[in-house]
Amino acid sequence: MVLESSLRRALERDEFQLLYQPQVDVITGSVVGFEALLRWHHPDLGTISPEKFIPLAEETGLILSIGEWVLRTACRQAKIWQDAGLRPVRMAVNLSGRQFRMKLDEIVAAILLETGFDPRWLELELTESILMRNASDNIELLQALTAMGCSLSIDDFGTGYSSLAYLKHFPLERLKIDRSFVRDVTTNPDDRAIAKIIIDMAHTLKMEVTAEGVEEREQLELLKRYGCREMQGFFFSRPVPAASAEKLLRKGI
Ligand code: G
Ligand code: G
Ligand code: MN
Ligand code: NA
Repeated sequence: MVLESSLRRALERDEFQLLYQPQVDVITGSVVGFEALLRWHHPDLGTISPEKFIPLAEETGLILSIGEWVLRTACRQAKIWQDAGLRPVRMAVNLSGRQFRMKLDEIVAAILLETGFDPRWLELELTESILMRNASDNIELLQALTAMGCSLSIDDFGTGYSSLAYLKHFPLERLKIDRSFVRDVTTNPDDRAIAKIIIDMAHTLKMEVTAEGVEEREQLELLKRYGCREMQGFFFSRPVPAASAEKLLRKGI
């Protein structure tokens, strides 16, 4: 397959880029973190979304080396900002299922050592399906990661099949409300109820909560009234290259 062979060479040809989308504390208005989002600049096909190539990378096993590159690049960038004296903020990195199973704790430990990045500022985003597959086996890995000082969040929360019993047992710091509930939160009573339940549940379980996909002030105001303090979305900023992210960090949103 053509795409597969070019994906195989993409790392050595330096065709990947990380964009950074700010996460904002809506009480203080300050940037408190970034989510690293991967882009592939294909020489002929242009920019390809991870939605298209992550599944292929998973099937072929290439996700392991790509995932390492993502972790290393994100940690290195965040460390550069901290060393430049910028206010430390969280760096959130998305993980895929296959990465999760392959000695992830050793890989993360090696990258933290190599980059010198303080794990307190590293957050790993997992999906419900990653967590719930072999849920009981996962606990040990999750505990190893948190023992190292990293924090763990559930991405796209509400779209999968989390068991509430596991939510309680896993050492999770944060739920990220999927943007499908945020989109119509001001007009659709069901979405509003779901968003509110997720916020309340997170707080009850002593977790933080971030709303994703906030595009309008009305969504921000409503979610803030429901007690959600951290948000991410085009209303604040699109995912941007490192230099622009640094400006957002220096000057604010
Ligand atoms: O950034 P964008 O909306 O195009 O992301 C599309 C999807 O790709 C999202 O589900 C996002 O979580 C995922 N994604 C983005 N970057 C990465 C990455 O570095 N690793 C993995 N596994 N998924 C990513
Ligand atoms: O699955 P995950 O939450 O990691 O996906 C992140 C993706 O969501 C990123 O690719 C990013 O481009 C996209 N995204 C971020 N903010 C918004 C937003 O406000 N609206 C929409 N439609 N997409 C967003
Ligand atoms: Mn994510
Ligand atoms: Na999401």
